[in-house]
Amino acid sequence: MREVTMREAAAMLRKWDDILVLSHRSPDGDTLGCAAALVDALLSIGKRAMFRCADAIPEKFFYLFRELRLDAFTPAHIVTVDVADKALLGSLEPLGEKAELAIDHHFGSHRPFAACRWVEEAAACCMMEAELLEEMGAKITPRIADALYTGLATDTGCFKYANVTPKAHRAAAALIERGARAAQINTALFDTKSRTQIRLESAIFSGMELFFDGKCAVVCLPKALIAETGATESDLDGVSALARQVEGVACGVTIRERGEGEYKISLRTAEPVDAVPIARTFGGGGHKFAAGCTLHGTLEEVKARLLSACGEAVRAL
Ligand SMILES: [Mn+2]
Repeated sequence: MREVTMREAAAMLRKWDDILVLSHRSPDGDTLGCAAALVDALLSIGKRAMFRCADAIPEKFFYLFRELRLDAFTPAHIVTVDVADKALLGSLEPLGEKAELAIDHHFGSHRPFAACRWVEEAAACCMMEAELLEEMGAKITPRIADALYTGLATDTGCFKYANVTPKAHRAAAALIERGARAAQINTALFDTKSRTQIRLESAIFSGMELFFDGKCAVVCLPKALIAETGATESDLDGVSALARQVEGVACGVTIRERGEGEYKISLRTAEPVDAVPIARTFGGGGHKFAAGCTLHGTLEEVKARLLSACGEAVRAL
């Protein structure tokens, strides 16, 4: 694996053709915004480009791809965007093994898999891409600005998270200057909930448990509860933020049943609790205030293991 700079990454993309762009599974606004913007930019400079993701695109992100004419061809080069680990490609993992370039902002937790990687510490992968596209000589059209703004807004929690820097705001400002529809995007993504989401959230808040003097909140999402509320993947988006929203909680844990005895864990923390070491204990990773892992066992076992790790992290507070 070779580390490359933004300039080298731009040069590679400029030289290549027939490029496949891959997003991570359970796609969010950042990985999809990156993919849509990159494909759009590649097409605009005369390349053939296509996009794939192991999971379906949530309906609220359809606008990113609506006007994009995606080609179908045998790819000559594969690029991943916002993918920290090839396992996050889901069923497309074999394609990840053939990737030549990984563009990612999970600095410190990115596990190399592509031949080359350009990894930086940035609020969103879309923020890196804004610079990359300029370097490639692609015009940031209003549609590309929308896509990049979507990723920036998504990964900053609508400019609320601790990863928001002056640079992130300047990047957002530059995208708005290029025509990004900030108000519409933010209203659709952060200020609109389906009725199913409201049902799900009310079930979550009534079942939430607090531990360690209220410093740790745990939410369990068994498959039966998800089925009962009729929640889809896109309704579940954002549920992992709820546990941490309770006043006094420094460590919010969401335990979602994925398969038989398999649980997807989302950790959301507040200063000074670092979520990464907790996730790492269980073979996961992520960012300081947002990390995740997968655990196996019964729900009670999984909860006990998590509580012991989280208890250690919040005990001194
Ligand atoms: Mn991201």
